[in-house]
Amino acid sequence: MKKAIITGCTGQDGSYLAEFLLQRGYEVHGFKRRSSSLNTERIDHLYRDLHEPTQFIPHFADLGDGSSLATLLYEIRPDEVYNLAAQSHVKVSFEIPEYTADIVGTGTLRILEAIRRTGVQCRFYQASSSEMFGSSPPPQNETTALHPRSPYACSKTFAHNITVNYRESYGFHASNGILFNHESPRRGETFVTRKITRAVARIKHGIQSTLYLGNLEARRDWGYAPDYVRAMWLMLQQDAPGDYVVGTGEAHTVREFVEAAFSYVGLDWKDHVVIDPHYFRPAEVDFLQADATKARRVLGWEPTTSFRQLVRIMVEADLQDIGQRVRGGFEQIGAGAHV
Ligand code: NAP
Ligand code: F7E
Repeated sequence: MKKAIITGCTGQDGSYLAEFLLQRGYEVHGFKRRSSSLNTERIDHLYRDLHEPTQFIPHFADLGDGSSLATLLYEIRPDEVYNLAAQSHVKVSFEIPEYTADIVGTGTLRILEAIRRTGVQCRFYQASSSEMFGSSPPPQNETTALHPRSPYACSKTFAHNITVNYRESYGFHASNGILFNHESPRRGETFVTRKITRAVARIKHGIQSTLYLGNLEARRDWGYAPDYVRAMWLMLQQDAPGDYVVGTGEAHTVREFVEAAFSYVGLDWKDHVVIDPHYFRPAEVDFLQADATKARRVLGWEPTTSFRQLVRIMVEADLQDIGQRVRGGFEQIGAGAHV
């Protein structure tokens, strides 16, 4: 049985990747950070009762704590390590830049050093990001110049480069997945797609009237998260490591996402959306559109879900979720309007 470590297993991608690997017979070791409130909602279904035999084993580990990362790595001796943990919010990274650099940048180095110093033979996946391209014009591929525009993107650029460096210096089987935006009903509520679909559901259920947003003109290449964790796994199944751009190749503005989500439930977005400068960033990434030719050719990777299907999946999931919460008396009027 193959063993994998997933850092950031409580996040959107970590939860889908854990499911994907468990379906393939892996023993999955999920690293989660300690939190004062429960942070395991996305993975609770994977380990109902820890006292029964399970192929999903959670561990406390923080990317700020190198010694515990090394100890766990040595004890588990995984075949594959997927580094997905991050302070992943771009706007928040302007407010906590030093922490973002420590977890996203140095945290990646801590894991690579743990692998090097313990001598554990494993393959390594680094969650790189299209944000690294920043102001480089689209379409972006593996040869496009990196021009990061936020502390988050600068930190991911360091993590990307140090992964390449350990591959070249020490012969690591280490790969960077340069993933473009990918979304799902499990997307964090403060990323723009989920913020929109959650607001649409709350407005439809009569418990919210206004949605405050920032820049509607930014263009993103939005795909469906379960497709993207398949690409991560494919990278580690190759004989040779490498770096791969992963995205749909289709870009839409935030405005188009808003229009599609509101019109899906028969609402006019102009009746509800208000622009709030609070959500503008000190520097914006205007246009991201993937050229994923290499991933298609080498990995045989294809996205399965169109932009319209993605909007539908997310709006329907939030309509159902908010509906249940309203009926159960859990969803409060006003809550969430300002996330
Ligand atoms: P996410 O939902 O924000 O998940 C991030 C995970 O990292 C969560 O499990 C979080 O724990 C954990 N984490 C945060 N700080 C930590 C720390 N100090 N120590 C240990 N764990 C920590 O992100 P995602 O959307 O799944 O993305 C997965 C990875 O891909 C991230 O590295 C992200 O930057 C990168 N990425 C994402 C996209 C995208 O469009 N989704 C695109 C390109 C790259 P909590 O649950 O406790 O917060
Ligand atoms: O913003 C604009 C905002 O926060 C998308 C992360 O997963 O993908 C994600 O980063 C766009 C930006 O994602 C609001 O200005 C307008 O142009 O959903 P987002 P992101 O910044 O693209 C990359 C690939 C990652 O690696 C990151 O980890 O939407 N926007 N109004 C807004 N954004 C937010 N969050 N909230 C608004 O109200």
